[in-house]
Amino acid sequence: MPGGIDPHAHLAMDFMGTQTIDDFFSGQAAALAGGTTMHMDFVLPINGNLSAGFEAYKEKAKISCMDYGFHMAVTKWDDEVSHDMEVMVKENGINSFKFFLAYKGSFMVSDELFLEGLKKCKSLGALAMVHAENGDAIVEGQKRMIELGITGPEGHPLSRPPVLEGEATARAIRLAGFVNTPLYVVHVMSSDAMEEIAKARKSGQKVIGEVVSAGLALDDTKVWDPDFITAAKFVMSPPVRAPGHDKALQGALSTGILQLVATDHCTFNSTQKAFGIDDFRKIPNGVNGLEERMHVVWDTMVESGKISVTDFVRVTSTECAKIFNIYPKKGAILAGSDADVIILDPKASVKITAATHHSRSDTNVYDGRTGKGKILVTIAGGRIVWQNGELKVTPGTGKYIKMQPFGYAFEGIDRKDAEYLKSLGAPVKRSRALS
Ligand code: DUC
Ligand code: ZN
Ligand code: ZN
Repeated sequence: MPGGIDPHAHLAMDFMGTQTIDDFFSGQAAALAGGTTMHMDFVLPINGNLSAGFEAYKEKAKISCMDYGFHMAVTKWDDEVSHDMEVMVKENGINSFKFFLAYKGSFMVSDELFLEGLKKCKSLGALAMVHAENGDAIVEGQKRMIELGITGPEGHPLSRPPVLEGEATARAIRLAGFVNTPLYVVHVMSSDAMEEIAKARKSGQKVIGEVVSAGLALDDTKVWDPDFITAAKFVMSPPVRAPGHDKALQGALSTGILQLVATDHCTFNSTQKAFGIDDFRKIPNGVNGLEERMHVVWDTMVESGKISVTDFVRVTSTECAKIFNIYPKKGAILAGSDADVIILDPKASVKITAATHHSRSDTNVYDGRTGKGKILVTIAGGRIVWQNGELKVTPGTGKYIKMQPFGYAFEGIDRKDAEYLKSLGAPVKRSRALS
């Protein structure tokens, strides 16, 4: 089948006072061992500056051993940011911008900024993406936990419950509907958020829902573990949820309410996780996934009979290539496509352990998990990079894949707005004379 494409990972990201333990080489090597042959990362601006962020990520990615593409986060708003968005789309191969409704004090944007961003995305024909949790309410929830003396990892999910994800998802969807531009919701972790997406899609709104492997396969029970690191390694945002949400997300993926599976791979080792030993707010957020995603999706979705093999290829590869406009170069085995091909043995078992995985992290949220669906061979760009349990990867061989601009794909949307208003009779012709 075609190599997996992970639409959402963070490599060499400066975050919460530290940097992710996996860089563009180690994270991608792990991905290749797990049957993923391309990932998309999120360029973070530097002090709000997009161009500076882009230059920094180009440097970080020079050691790539796998093809990759970029989304870009927008964290402040001024004329320069607005102009840089245009440069990113027209010259630098970026066609998607992410807005954080959480992480107050760092990445979080106001509704006002989010609206500016949505309008700009629409005018550029770029796809708006959203991290949907209510950042103001999270700060309130965290304060509550600390006041109650809850300083451990269990305070993390308790302080940011599903209702805050549901609220932000609903708000983001409605604002995108108001601007009339498509929206991509990253890492849907709760049935609350998923149901908002289901409702919007049913009404015909262009909303894309991404689920992550952790959301499909994990729940929050381990966050209550008395061992700090065992608990802290599960801290990610939005949080892994109480049992039940995982099953609801699996169901939504199988019925097409959610369209594709990412990882949000964002790894820290136990020393880094221990930054939050006295205060869960300081635990760097993030879990494993790049190496595990293909196997975990196979095991939870195909082996269990919830989706077909064809659907597996769609949710792990093809859909991502189509959404970000690089199909059929990626996401397919066709004449002219890149030679990114994997062989998966459906019946062979996999045991995931932190001791044997290829990530640099010393922890793994799936540690000890066994299941079906083993990646036997990974061919990336025509080269065998994974076979017989051996990786053959070289830094610098991964290519930057420029996302094709959507061009005027969204143009019709504007015309429809104007036509619709005209059909209502606006603007109304009025006499200026006072009678
Ligand atoms: N969530 C995480 O868990 N890590 C990176 C950023 C994010 O939104
Ligand atoms: Zn996020
Ligand atoms: Zn993320």
